[in-house]
Amino acid sequence: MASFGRRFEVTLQEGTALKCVRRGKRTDVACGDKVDVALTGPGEGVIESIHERHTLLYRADAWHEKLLAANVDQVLVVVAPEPSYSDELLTRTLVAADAAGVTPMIVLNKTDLADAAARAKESLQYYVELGYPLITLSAKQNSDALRPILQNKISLLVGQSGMGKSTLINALLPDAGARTNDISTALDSGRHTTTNARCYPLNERSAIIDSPGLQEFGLHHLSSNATEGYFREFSGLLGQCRFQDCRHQNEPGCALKAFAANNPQRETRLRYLIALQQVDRTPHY
Ligand SMILES: Nc1nc2c(ncn2[C@@H]2O[C@H](COP(=O)(O)OP(=O)(O)OP(=O)(O)O)[C@@H](O)[C@H]2O)c(=O)[nH]1
Ligand SMILES: [Mg+2]
Ligand SMILES: [Zn+2]
Repeated sequence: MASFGRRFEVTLQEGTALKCVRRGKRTDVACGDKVDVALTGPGEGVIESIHERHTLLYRADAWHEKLLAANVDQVLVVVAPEPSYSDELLTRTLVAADAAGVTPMIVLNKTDLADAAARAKESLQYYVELGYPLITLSAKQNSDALRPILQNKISLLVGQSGMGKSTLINALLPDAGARTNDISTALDSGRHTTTNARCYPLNERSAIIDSPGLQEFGLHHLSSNATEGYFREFSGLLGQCRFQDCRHQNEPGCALKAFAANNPQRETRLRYLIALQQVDRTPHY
């Protein structure tokens, strides 16, 4: 139900909540995992094994892997006009979701900030055309647009700090009491209010997982060939460049570069694709 680095909260089938550690101090458990525990004391246990997962979302740089959540059916990437969201981080999160076999969607929050939200919505049309569903709402006013989408699914909320993920959880579940940050917007930067992933059951078959704000989304675990395939506008062009090992930079006869030419949003996305192919040795997952 919740992961705090090496400590976990596990709810037993009959409802009892346990504080747990992982046997051997391993860090291979994610929020959303189904596990076997051995009781070690009143309200305490140790996680002995992890059941097979149907999905696993994680990010990675050259040295570290960080598990985001296990067994989720869909990822809701939350963006907002304020603080401004990173388009590149959005792209990387969508790539990671597609690569993990999890359905990605975009939630544009804070539509009450009308002018800025309208501009954000306009630039997100690019993603809508690529087939990513876009839900627009104001968690402060009305989150009902999300309810039908959450039915019978395990959903993960991800995104930068300050986008309003926890506010959205509280709007959907008035008893959730997720901590939110009400003072950080002055600097146009979020402040990492949520520090751990937590699963909130909505009903018998639906749950939503809140997660800490992301600044980076390393995809070191994916080969550059794999990441290319998840740029939906370019995937159909792969293999059509003149050179088989084209890096889509300055090579003549590059099919991707030709397709992106004179279209600023495509050019930007091509830059993100190229950035992902450059083996990155700086630790910043
Ligand atoms: N105007 C407006 N502000 C909102 C809305 N939703 C959230 N906020 C504000 O945005 C700020 C950040 O909200 P949080 O819910 O803490 O953001 P978060 O995404 O959970 O951030 P982290 O936990 O740090 O990742 C708070 O000041 C919220 O009150 C909204 O719909 N409209
Ligand atoms: Mg939060
Ligand atoms: Zn090329």
